[in-house]
Amino acid sequence: MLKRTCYSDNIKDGEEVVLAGWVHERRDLGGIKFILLRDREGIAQITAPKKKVSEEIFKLMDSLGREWVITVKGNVKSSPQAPGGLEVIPTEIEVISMAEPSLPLDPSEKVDADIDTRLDNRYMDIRKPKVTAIFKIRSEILRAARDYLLSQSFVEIQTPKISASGTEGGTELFPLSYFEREAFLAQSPQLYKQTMMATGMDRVFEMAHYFRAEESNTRRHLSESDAVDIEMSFIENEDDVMHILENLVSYILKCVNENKKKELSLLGIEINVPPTPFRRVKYDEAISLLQEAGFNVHHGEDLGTESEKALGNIIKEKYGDDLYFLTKYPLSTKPFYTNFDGDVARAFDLDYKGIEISSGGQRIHNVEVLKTRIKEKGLPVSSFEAYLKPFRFGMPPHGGFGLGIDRLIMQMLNLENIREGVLFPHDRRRLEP
Ligand code: AMO
Repeated sequence: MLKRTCYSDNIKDGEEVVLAGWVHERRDLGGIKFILLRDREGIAQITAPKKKVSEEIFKLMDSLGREWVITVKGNVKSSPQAPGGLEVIPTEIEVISMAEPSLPLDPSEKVDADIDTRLDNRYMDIRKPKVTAIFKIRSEILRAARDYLLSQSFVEIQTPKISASGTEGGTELFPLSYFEREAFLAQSPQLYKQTMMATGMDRVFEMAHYFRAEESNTRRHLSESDAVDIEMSFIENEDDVMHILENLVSYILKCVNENKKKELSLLGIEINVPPTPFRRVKYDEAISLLQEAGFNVHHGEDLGTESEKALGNIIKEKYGDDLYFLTKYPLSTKPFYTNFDGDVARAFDLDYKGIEISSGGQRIHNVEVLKTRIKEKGLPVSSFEAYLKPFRFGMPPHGGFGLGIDRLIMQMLNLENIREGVLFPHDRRRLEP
């Protein structure tokens, strides 16, 4: 096999190159034949004028089918009509792999496909340059997140994904049989990352994977999702945690803007990097704003999808903000580990264009208070013994957050459905691919 020398976006006039990729399109004008060769970085035009290429190559150009994998050796020439102003005159073409003629979807995006067809044939859907762009941006989001947290003295950790108990409330658990016992797929690293605060590691983060048995099929919930989770010690209150989160999100947006210009322009997206600190909207104010706008919401309830979305529009209109914190939630709406003042939780959500992308807060570090809260939530204290023990032997005040990566990319790129930003999304209906 010919060895690739460069990607299609890196060819220069006068060079001899070897490109490797898929046959995106073919055109035949009689005396001249064209192939658009697509690789990860773009599309190059392969031009075969009858007079300038061998008879063998001229013939071969006819037999290539759409989505065949080929390598092409040739000479780069400037050509104002070609994409990028350059074309390659082939001297050698190798067929590496053929494709059946009836394609399950059209990677050249001339024919639209619904989301189910796209996901059923995800390997081919991702060949579309716009879809590839989403996953290059996703990679940059994770790179930037890691970069920022390491710069703030966080240590990267990994915690078990098989867990003895739930963390985020009793429902939404995937049970599994674990030898003689029952176990669950981890809903989040919550209990482990808190345990890490008793080890003296002080500031930790995990590129986490959440498993949640979400009953309903919504455009923003998956059974498996990714998040950046952090936990940090010696905080005064939840504001110390919010400070890290707003700077992290702002840094991610800035990096994507600077380092993924080609992909953003392909997707037609402009990212607005908001100034920090982000706006803080108290839960009470959010409820009043929604009631004034005619929504039937009541104090004490968590915000539903519709009211969250409406609040996003109200805040955008009133203050011009895409990203804002919701603070001072009623304690009853938050998990057992959340610290509190009276009946107000020391917890927050971060919303982006009307969808929650992160939640977090200060945790309870007093073991007796923690036991009381577990009981008040109707959970069995006995299942939390391993979690509670470290709290008895020196636990500093601490807090953290989970930032949903799938939700972040969905809102950043204005994707209709969370599934578009996930390679192989799994939900109640979909387990394959
Ligand atoms: P929470 O349950 O709010 O908090 O999750 C944190 C963030 O993770 C994302 N997320 C999801 N994304 C897609 N599909 C899902 N099913 C799903 N579930 C959650 C959301 C959400 O804001 N332990 C706490 C975090 C903490 O306090 O540190 C937790 O898991 O973007």
